[in-house]
Amino acid sequence: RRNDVMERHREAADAVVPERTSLYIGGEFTEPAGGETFATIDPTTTQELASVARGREADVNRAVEAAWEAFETEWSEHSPGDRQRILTEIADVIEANADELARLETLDNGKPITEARIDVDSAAEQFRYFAGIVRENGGETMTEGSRYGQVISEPYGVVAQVIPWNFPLLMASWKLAPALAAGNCTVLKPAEQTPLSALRLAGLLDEVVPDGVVNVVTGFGEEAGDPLTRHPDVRKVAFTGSTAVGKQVMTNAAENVTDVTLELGGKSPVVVFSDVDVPKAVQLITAAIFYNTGECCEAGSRLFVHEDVADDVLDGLVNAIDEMEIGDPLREATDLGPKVSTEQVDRTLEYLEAAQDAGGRFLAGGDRPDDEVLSEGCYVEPTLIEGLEHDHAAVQEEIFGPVLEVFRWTDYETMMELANDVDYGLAGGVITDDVTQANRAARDIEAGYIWINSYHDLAPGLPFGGYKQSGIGRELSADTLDHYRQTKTINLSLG
Ligand code: TXE
Repeated sequence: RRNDVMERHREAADAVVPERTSLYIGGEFTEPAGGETFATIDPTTTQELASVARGREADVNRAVEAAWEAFETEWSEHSPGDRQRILTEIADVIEANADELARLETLDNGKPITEARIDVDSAAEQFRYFAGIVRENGGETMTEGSRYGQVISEPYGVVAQVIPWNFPLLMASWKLAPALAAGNCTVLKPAEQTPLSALRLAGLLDEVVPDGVVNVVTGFGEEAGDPLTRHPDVRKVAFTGSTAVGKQVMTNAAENVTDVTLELGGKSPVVVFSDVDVPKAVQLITAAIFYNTGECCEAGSRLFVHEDVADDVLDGLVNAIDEMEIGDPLREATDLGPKVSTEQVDRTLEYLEAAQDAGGRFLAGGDRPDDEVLSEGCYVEPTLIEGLEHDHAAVQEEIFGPVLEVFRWTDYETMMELANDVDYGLAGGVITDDVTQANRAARDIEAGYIWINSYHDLAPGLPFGGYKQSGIGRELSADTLDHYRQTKTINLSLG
């Protein structure tokens, strides 16, 4: 069986993975100044997938320069209509290469191929959405006597964008689409674990976008992300990743008084009321935590289930976990793939050990799978933990794996106090058919995005972003354009 997996991955990699990659600067694939590389691995097999260019400060500087040149000589001359056409072409080219992009994503990240396809479709959708609104908002005017005021929006020029590894192509699209729509050039740094789909996207954009408008510098956070986010010629920094690094990025940006948008971690509650249809609740809770192997910033990772239905819901969850297909993410039937890296597996296991030491009981999972094939890859069992105090690190901190902590409740106020007793505030879920209860809970949860009777469903037009330490700013909506442009007032005296 292990040989089958290795063979399937080798074949897929031969078809879609370049052996060696370069940086993409000024419309050219180019070697890093230091000539160094690093390996990106396939988390299913833990074998090296490709050798990746290791960008550092000198490369970042070159990319920022190329971006400014593109902005000044060409991109700033493009009309919103041109940008609309180009964004639409990007969507088309993503869709035309969807199969390759999905396979690349599954190989590099480990996500099930069925989920990778959804990512690719959503990535194209991002560009279509921003193409659709790029011509809106022509500015405002105000006349008062002889004063004629115009309020217009201008792009920043060059922006820096640093993205994580959980949705590599999708996060690249969430960043690139609004930045380009608003008229900026950009330097994008993909996560070191998953650089391949962003590089492939750069290759596809090469035909569509003028040289230097999009630049991609691969490399490590400290070596490439840090100089990029503190670069004095960058006028806007957008980051998605951990809260710890988000704070560092904010500090970097502060050196140049640069505006930041941050989309950081989460520890989102899912609140289940006593009236629920148990099978439906089980299906929603399962999706909320196990989608993308729990590697979602919005994952519903703390379950608050009403005592009256708790036994039934938990039994249902244990059965659902039993029925999950854990395995090769290239197979259509797979529900849960590996985590992205061995570091991520170790990190999750440390939380599980600490949880057990503190008296947490595993209702399901709790370890790596005991299986000759899976134990070779970056797999962690889907896990349910009950019996932890709410102030335990495994409950307070983002585990970012297939791990759900369970709490039973009877008193609404006490439950809601706990639901809000975390530093994060990205998302939350409410499951009930009582519309009054649903609305009350949705308002009471301190978070930027609440799902009632669904989860993970994101639609362009509905802003996404966090309260508290989950971030600053909103993506996925018209508001996002404002994160990528600045306001200018022109006050003309006609007197
Ligand atoms: O994230 P990092 P890591 C959370 C999740 C996970 C934890 C650690 O809990 O377990 O973070 O993951 C770049 N200056 N999330 O260490 O380091 C880095 O190269 C500038 C939640 O992988 O935050 C990568 O491109 N950039 C999250 C990006 O930051 C730096 C998704 C994210 O990596 C940098 C990912 C620096 N000093 C992890 N250091 C979400 N919100 O979805 C690193 N980077």
